[in-house]
Order: sequence, then C-alpha cells, then structure tokens
Amino acid sequence: KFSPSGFKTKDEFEACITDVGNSGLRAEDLITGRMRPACRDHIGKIPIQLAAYSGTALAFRDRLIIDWNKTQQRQTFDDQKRIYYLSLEFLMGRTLDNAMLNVGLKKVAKEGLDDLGFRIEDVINQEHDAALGNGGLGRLAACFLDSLASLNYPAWGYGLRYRYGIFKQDIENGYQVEIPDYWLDFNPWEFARHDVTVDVQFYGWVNKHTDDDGKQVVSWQDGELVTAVAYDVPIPGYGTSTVNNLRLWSSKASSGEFDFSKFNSGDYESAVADQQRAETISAVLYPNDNLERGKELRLKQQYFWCAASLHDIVRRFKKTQRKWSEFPDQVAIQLNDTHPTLAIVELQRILIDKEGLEWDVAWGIVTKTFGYTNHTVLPEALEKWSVPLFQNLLPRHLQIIYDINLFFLQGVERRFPKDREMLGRVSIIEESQPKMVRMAYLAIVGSHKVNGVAELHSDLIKTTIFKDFVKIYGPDKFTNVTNGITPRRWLHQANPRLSELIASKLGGYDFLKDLTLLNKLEPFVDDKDFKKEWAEIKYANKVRLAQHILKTTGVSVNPKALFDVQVKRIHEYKRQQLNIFGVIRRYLTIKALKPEERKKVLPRVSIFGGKAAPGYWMAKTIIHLINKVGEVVNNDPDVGDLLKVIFIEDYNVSKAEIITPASDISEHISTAGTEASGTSNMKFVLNGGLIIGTLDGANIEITREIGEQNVFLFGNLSEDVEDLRHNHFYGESHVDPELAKVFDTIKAGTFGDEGAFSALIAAIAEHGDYYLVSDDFHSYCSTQDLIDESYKNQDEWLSKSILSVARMGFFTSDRCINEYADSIWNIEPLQVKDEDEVRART
Ligand code: B1H
Ligand code: IMP
Repeated sequence: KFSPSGFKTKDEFEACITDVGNSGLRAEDLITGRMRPACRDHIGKIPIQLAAYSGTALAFRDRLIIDWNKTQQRQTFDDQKRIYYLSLEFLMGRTLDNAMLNVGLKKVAKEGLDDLGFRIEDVINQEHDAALGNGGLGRLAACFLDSLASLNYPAWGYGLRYRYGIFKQDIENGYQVEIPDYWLDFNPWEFARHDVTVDVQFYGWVNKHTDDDGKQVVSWQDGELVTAVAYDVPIPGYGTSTVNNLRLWSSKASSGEFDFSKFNSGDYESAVADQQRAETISAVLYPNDNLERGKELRLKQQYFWCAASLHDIVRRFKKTQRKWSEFPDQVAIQLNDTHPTLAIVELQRILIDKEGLEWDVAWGIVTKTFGYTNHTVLPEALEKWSVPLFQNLLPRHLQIIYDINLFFLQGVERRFPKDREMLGRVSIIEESQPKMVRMAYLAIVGSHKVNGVAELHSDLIKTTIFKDFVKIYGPDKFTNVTNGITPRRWLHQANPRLSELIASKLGGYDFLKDLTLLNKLEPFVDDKDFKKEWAEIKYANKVRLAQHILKTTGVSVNPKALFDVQVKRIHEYKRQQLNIFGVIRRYLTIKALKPEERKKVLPRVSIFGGKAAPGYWMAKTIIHLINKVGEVVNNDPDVGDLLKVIFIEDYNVSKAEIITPASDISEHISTAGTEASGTSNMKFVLNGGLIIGTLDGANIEITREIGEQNVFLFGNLSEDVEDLRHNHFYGESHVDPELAKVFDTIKAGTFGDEGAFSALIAAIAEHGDYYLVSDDFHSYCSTQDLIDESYKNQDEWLSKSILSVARMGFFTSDRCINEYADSIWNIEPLQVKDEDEVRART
C-alpha cells in the first residue's frame, strides 16, 4: 500500500523519523489500514520496513504506557518496600518482540502485518539492539529486570543512558576493527523526563565549621555541576500487567544549553567546551569486560549515576514522610558488582551532611539497605581507585571513606588484637604508591549481604579474596545466588518452535512462568514422533544459522555437520585459544588421513564469535588467528565439508538469539576457578544443545542438575590450579606434544605471518602458561573425540538433549530473583488483580 523510497541524507532521514514519532501514527492504524491522511504522507517517505517497525512499536508502546502508569501508581499507593537494582550495564537487546510476547498480542500483530504484506521477522529485524553492556554481567541485569516484572516485584533499575553502547565489530583482513554504536536514531522505548533532573557536583573543596549551636557542619563547596536527566524505559513482565521502570541518566551541562554569560562575553569556545565536557560523562560505555583501568572519566560516570539515583530514591522516600529509621524497610539497593559502590558513601553523606543524622545512626541505615554481588575473582577486574584522583574529584567522599575505614579497622583491632597484619590486609585503603581505595572491601563493609553468582564462585570468594572478611563478619554475611536466565527471551522468543513443541506436550505455556515444569518432558524421551520433531527443530535452527553465515561471511556450511559454538567475549581466561588450537589439531588429523579414511570423519563447523576489548592485544591476536585458520581451512580442497571455521562478526544479543538454538555443542572451557558463573552455558542447554566444559562456574551445577552423562567435562580442577601454576615456574614444565605440533604448524607460516602469533605461543610455551592451556589440551582433545563418537549415535544424542532440557528448571532467573527477594532484599511481590486476564492472552 505504500511506496518505499530511500533517503539522500541522514538529516532527511532523522527529520522524517521525528515526524512519524510526532504524527501520532499507531500500528493499530497501520494494521487495520485505517491510516489517517497525515500519517500516510509521513509513511510514504520512510523505507517501508522501518515504517512498519515504527508503527508496530508505537502501537505496543501505547499499550505499555497504560499498564506502566498503573503499575507505578499501584506501587506508590501500596507503599511497599522496593528493590533498586544499580547496574552500569543493561544489555537489553531488542524490545519489540519481547514486548509483543509479554503483552500477549504477537499473533495479532503478525496477522495484521501479514495482511499488509510484511513478514513479522523483517519488521522485528529493523530494530537496533540496545547494547548498553559488555557481556554476562549486563545481560544478567536485563534478565533480572524481566523476572522482577514477571513476578510482580516493585522494582526499579538505575543505569546510564550511554549515547554509544558497546562498539560494533568489523573484521578486516582478519583483524577486529571497532565502529561506534550510535543507537539512538529512533528509539521508541525511552521517554525523556525533562522534568526529572538532578544536579551532580564534582571537584571543589570541603568546608568544616561549627555553627551557633556548637554543632559541626560540613559542606562541599564550589567545583562543577553537571545535570542528570532521567530517561525512563518501560519493562513489561510476561503474563502480567506489571510494567516496571528502568531509569537511565543522561548528562548535560547544568546551566542549560550553554553558559550564556560566557557566551555573551565572547567566550564562545569555552561555553561549548563546558557543555561537551558535561555530555561526555554519559557518552560511551567502557568496552572492557572483566578489566578495570582506573580512568577518571569512568569514576565520574560512577559517581554521576550513583548520586542521581540516590537523590531520586531519597526524594521518593521523603515523600512518604516516614522516619529515617524506616528507610531500610522501604528501600533495598543491590549493587551489581563494585561499580556502584559510591552509592554507599553517597547515602552516608546525604544522611550526615544534609539530613543531620549522627554517624552511627546513619551507618546503621546504610548497611541495612545495601547488598553487594561479586561477579569475578580475577585480580585485574577488582576495582581500585587512586586516592589522589578521589581527593580531586570527590573530596568529601574521600573523607567519609577514611572515616568508614577508621571505624571499621577499630572494630577489627578490638576483635583481633593479636593479628597485627590483619589491619593492613583488610584496610579499605591500600598502602601503596599512590594509595588506592579498594572498592570491593568498601562494598563489603557497607552492605549487609555479599553474594557470589554460582556455588563454586561463592565458595572461592570466601576462601580467597574475602577470606579475612569471613573471619570478621562470620560466614552468614556471605551467600550464594546462582545466576539464571529468562526463559521468555532465551527459549520462547529465540526458539519459538521448540517452545511450541514443549507447550504441546505440557498442555500450555505455564512452564515459561514455572520452569521446573519442564521435568514433565522426561517421559517423552522414548516417544519417537516427539524425538523426530525435536531433531527437526534443531535442524531448522541450524539451517537458519547456516543462511546467516552464508550471507555474512560468504562461506557455505553444511547444516548436517556438527555445529560447535563458542560465542562470548574474547578473553584468555575463557580460552578461545584452546579451542582454536584444538581446531588446528583436527585440521592436521584430517590432512594426514587417506581419502577413503576421510569418509569416516564426522563433519564439523567450528563457530566463534565475540568482541575483544579494544586495548586487549592478546585477545585481538586470538581473533586474528581464528580468522586466519578459517581462511586456510575453508579453502582447502582436502578438507571440504569435514571442517569449516567461522568467525561471526559483531556478536550481540540479537545474534545470540539466532546462534543459541542452532548449536549441537557449545564450549564453556575457562580455566577452572576463573569464570564466576557463565550464563550462556544455561542458554545453550535450555535450547537442546550439549556442552563441553571445565568444572567451573555454573557448569558444575548444570552437571549436577542434568546428570554427568549429559555433559562433556574435561580438564584440571580449580583446587589444583595454584599448584600447577607454581610448577610451571619452579618445577619441570613442558608443552603437551600434540600442542607442540600445533605450534610448529603455526610457526611454519601455515596461517600467514607466524610473527603475528608468537606472543600467543610464548604465553604458553615460555611465560608460565597462566591459563593452563597446555595442561588441559590433551583432555580437551580426547573429549572432543568422544563428542564425535557420541554424535554418530543420533538417537542417544537426542535423548541427552531432551533430558537436559527437562532438567534445566533450576536456571530460570525467576528462581534467582525469588532467592534474592527472600534472603537479601526482604521484599514481597505486589499482587496484580487483572493477572488472570493477561495470562489468558499469553
Ligand atoms: C562478569 C564482569 C565485569 N564478572 C568489570 N565481572 C567490568 C567486570 O567494565 N568492567 O570494568 C565489566 C564486567 N563481568 C561476569 O558476570 C562473569 O565473568 C560471568 O562469569 C558471570 O556469568 C557474569 C554474570 O554474573
Ligand atoms: P516518583 O516520585 O518518581 O516515584 O513519582 C511520583 C508519582 O508519579 C507517583 O505518585 C507515581 O504514582 C507516579 N509515577 C511515577 N512514575 C510514573 C510513570 O512513569 N508514569 C506515571 N506515573 C508515574
């Protein structure tokens, strides 16, 4: 009905999008064809698919707004305790599909769009991912928001509205190239709240004086103000009318557009510079995963976001006119890693400097309010900030940190008078040059609970990095909440056919709200027709991925081959190098076979994807090697279909939704003790893929739940890692002979310039092999051989796949959120009256 037409310039495009946004166009109109003439004019100018996307999105948005308002009002009038989830990352991915499923009207939209000649998939694909996160930690926050809303908890997320999310990755000549991700062209899912702003202070100095009543008054003066503007994002629950709020802060200069006094006095450049400096704070997400680099702008981001969020929370609390002592009964704040630790200090500052509470009273309130989740034990990821930096940027906060530390250490000294070294070990201030603030210690001291994210990880933090704190506070302060994932996005949305098949056997979609119901699938493991359909769905998902691979890389892969997938951030501890060395060994094995022997080889497609932090040279080298191996292997006529090596560019949430349902085997092969939990392991198994993995993170609990016979485990155990590392340096160490052959092949220039990969080899052969690649290589390869054998027995493989899915109920983020609610936040769901009606729709 509309004629598509392109745009000549970006400005023209943007103007048009804004017009559509303002025109009141709604997809209901689009779907029913009842277009108002004004809309028709606008729509004629936009590329047709995008028009359909805008219309559909705006229609669903209309519906969400109504429930969103109702939810917010209900939560306000009900006056129950709320949970505030503070995270620097929310890796949301796309919203439209999720909104359609949660509202329960996807079918209606599909039919409407069909009538107009649109495929709903094409329309959904128009949306840009909201990629405000690096990896697991950010995606976990997004899954938690989905569960909080689906379970009707009164909950808010607080984050930063980065103008640029995680960079887009291009591969050029085998190298990663980073491209800025400007994602805000047209974002119907956010609402600018120009009425909700907070001025945040930086720099300046602290004035202490005594007032007329003899009371000491502290004020933080001068410095620079930056305004935080709220942008609200609706978070709909599944099968409920609850729509929670995610509030993201954007920075702008505090005196409006420009400092007009400077402007008028002719200082135009500096007026613009001020504005730009302010806007820089929320400009870009730091692209490091599991790495902290101590940059001032990052600390500015952290304080800006913590101060704005705390101000908002305190303002809301004060409207209830309750006593301060009731604050922890109304407010729970969860710190997603140490990035928001300044919120602890900020609340203490508000209570003592602004509200005039006594230190101890204030501190009692603070520590009852906060909970801290630790996500890593890697030393390079543990945040420390230099004291001089703090002194300059946040002088009052540094004083408060010193006081927190003083009172804490006095308590420790009283309890452990004989252990003089304890004080130095647990001090929040590290006595280094320069002195550093240890954020994890501050987070522990300022919270009432500290949790790890999988059993092994929670044990490790208690016995290693936080050992002394367990002595000080006792073991009850430390707990475990094993991570989970939302089955709405990671099963129902990503794999609709599998979800439908499961629903047909279980008599409906209740399992999406109670994932333990999946165990009712177990009896079907002997049902031939069911198994056949299960296999067909996996095959169809592999065909879809093969098409994506062909379109994006030009390489044709056989969907009948075993798809072996490792997609995650590229990191030495995650050991993509182990995987690619294993691939090279496989290549050498195939090359050494006679043509007739090759017929017996099981064809395999090794699929990689993931981003390297831009400054992480070794990770970039790994990407380079994978791509170079791909170039050689994929073009070797001796190999043909038996082995293909694919690097999927720009891995993100939307691509994960295509890749996850298509794997036969996925790899979760971190050095034991390094991956806190992992969450993609759960996603793959929930989609009927098996895993090869080390005894690390949540792999251990997955194995316990689904049975050892359904997991391919290998490698050294975490308790042996320290000794092995020690031996590499002080004992005899040698490179595994099979691995040595792989190194020789690389050094011979088989994959191009061998110098490009020398550091990767040296890290293992010469510099102590910190990640135990050589130690685990043999066991890794024999387990891969076992996988080949097992895959040949398709019937047994299918049984493993079905049984695994049936036993994955534990790993829903709903279980996880209920555990947080019970054991850390002490909050209750808010009952929703019309829930049955909404559930009937979904
Ligand atoms: C995880 C991070 C992380 N742990 C620092 N730590 C960052 C640390 O920008 N930074 O400075 C960013 C991210 N991310 C991951 O959290 C763990 O590695 C996974 O094992 C875990 O599954 C995930 C969620 O708990
Ligand atoms: P608050 O102080 O930000 O929590 O909001 C003040 C009032 O606005 C409360 O009475 C809420 O019921 C209502 N409210 C908060 N957020 C929203 C919203 O997003 N839409 C509509 N009403 C809201």
